[in-house]
Amino acid sequence: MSKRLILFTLFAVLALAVVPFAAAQDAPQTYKFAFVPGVNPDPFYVTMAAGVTQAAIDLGVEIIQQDPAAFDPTVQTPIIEALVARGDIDFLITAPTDKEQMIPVLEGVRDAGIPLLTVDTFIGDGDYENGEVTFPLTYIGSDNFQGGYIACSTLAEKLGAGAKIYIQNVRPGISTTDQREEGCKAAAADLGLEVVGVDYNEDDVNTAQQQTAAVLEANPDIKGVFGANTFSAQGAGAAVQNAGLGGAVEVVAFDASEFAIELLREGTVTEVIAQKPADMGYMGVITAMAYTRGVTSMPKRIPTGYAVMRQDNIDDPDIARFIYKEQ
Ligand code: T6T
Repeated sequence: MSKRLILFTLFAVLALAVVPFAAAQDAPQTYKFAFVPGVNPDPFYVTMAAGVTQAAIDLGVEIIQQDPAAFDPTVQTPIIEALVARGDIDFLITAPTDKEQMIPVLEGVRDAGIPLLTVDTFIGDGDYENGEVTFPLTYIGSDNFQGGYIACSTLAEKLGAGAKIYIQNVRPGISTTDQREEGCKAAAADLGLEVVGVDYNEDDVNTAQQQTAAVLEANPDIKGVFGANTFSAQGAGAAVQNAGLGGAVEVVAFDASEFAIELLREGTVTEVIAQKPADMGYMGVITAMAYTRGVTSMPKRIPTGYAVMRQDNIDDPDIARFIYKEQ
């Protein structure tokens, strides 16, 4: 064999060895991210899903979305277990429906080698840096204590010290709504309101409405109501409206559903605290993508802020864009 032929053969062999490797490195890989919201239908998570979908389009990721039919850890747990069992999920983005009860199944996700982050809600005490649970990559969501504090400060501002208020909430054990209740009670203590009671509606609008109607009837001196999430606020608002108490009883609503905005425009609701679920979903996907691609600088907490809606700003496009989507 001539020297030239030997060299040519050597280069050819090397090229064959190197090209498939290089091709494999450069080949575009489509990642599969699972997204499990808290419940659907719920305009908050519908809006979050829109953010997830937009980021997936922008980044070319495949999303496997599985919706629990109720905001309940016993419904959400088997959905997540089934996703793990598929064996093809690269990342999990989820809103855990209970801060303690969802820990074991999410530990299972971690043990299966699937990284995860939580959006909207957290597990443990929410401090993924130094708290009781640190394995989720990050927690992306509102500062819910602050949100509850804002809500009940508004009631104090409207009603003055000494007024009695009532809280409609979902169920103890949910990180978001627990913190909203705590924030509201802290504002009430700081500003001199009396919280006469809290009812839990299991995320059911009819229950929220019936409970509020009964409480208002039995306690005509209640002058303010805080509805701590979409369905709590819708039920509370409807009860106040049906009793003809719009304006006489101030309602502050968490979550910007279309119905809450209708009640705001019509005067039954004084203030709507809108979260930014689309941004939570979008940030969830881009954070998961960055991590999957090897980015190591990751904050353990990404707060997303609020848009506080009132009659005098609801037509401002910079505020109105945070009204949730219904589908
Ligand atoms: O308020 C949101 C969410 O933040 C909470 O965790 C559960 O309820 C909602 O989805 C509203 O319906």
